[in-house]
Amino acid sequence: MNEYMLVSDEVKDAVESGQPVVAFETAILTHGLPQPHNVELSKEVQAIAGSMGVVPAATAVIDGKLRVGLTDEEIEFLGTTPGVAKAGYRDLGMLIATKGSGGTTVAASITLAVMAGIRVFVTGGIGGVHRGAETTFDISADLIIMSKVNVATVCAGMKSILDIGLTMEVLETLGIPVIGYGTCILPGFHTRETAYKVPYTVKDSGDVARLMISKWGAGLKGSLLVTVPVPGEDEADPALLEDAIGRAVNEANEKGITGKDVTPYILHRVGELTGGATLKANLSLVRNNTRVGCDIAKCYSSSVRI
Ligand code: PSU
Ligand code: MN
Repeated sequence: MNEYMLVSDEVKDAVESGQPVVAFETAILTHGLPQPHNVELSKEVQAIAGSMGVVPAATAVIDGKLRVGLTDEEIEFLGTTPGVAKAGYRDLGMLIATKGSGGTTVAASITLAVMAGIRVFVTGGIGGVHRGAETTFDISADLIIMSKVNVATVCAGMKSILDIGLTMEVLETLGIPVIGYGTCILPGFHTRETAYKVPYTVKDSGDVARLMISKWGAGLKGSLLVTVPVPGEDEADPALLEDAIGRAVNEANEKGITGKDVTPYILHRVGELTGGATLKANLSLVRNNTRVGCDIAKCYSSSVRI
């Protein structure tokens, strides 16, 4: 930790005393979900964590400070203020220098989480290799940073708008184990299943905690990617979803959208084209991932103390 970083007292105390803590991203708040769902969901996940006896640690950059542990007022500020940046790993230094504010992506959030000593992180879906990346080279920094920091990332799969097969290949190359939580099929973010198998399956949070302790205890570096299927009643219709993604990706190409604007644009358009089905799935899967992430944090903190 350093002068550029501010960790809330609640998070600091919990980390120091070995209590369970879960980190949350905020790019989903600033760029991933429409208002007012963005602020409502972000506050709700904090409340879910609290009710499970886990300290929530939302990460962000606010007025040039790297922040871990946000108040409801700060969540509202990030979710309603126009011009707040989407803060990827590459943007952190510049936001500090210019005293800017940003919602942190998975890559940036896990960086801040480990700087604060947190080992479990919850998101909706990770970034990855985009469709057409063989010509655009659009590959999310989420993958590279996950290969470097020791944190368990809980998600519902990679975002459905990506090339799932290519993303699985890059995850393998980078040495990031993809773990199915109670499933041997890779979850599809907005849907419960993809056409891909996961290399590892675990049955519960205790299994994940043992994996974390074993891998990092042995001195091996990098994330574990825990993939949890979206609850069945809230998944999107796979055929409707595929059609919407195809159209949204084409539109993004035609409009010349590139770089960090690609993911928010496609997610937003897919939401419109599916008549809100992906929004419903997104809200549900984040809540569900939060519960699983909190369970893992509790198992992990009780195991490391022994
Ligand atoms: N998952 C969601 N909504 C989002 C994102 C993920 O349900 O908005 C964000 C995450 O913060 C992820 C980022 O890190 O999108 C990836 O963006 P890019 O593809 O530009 O790296
Ligand atoms: Mn990208």
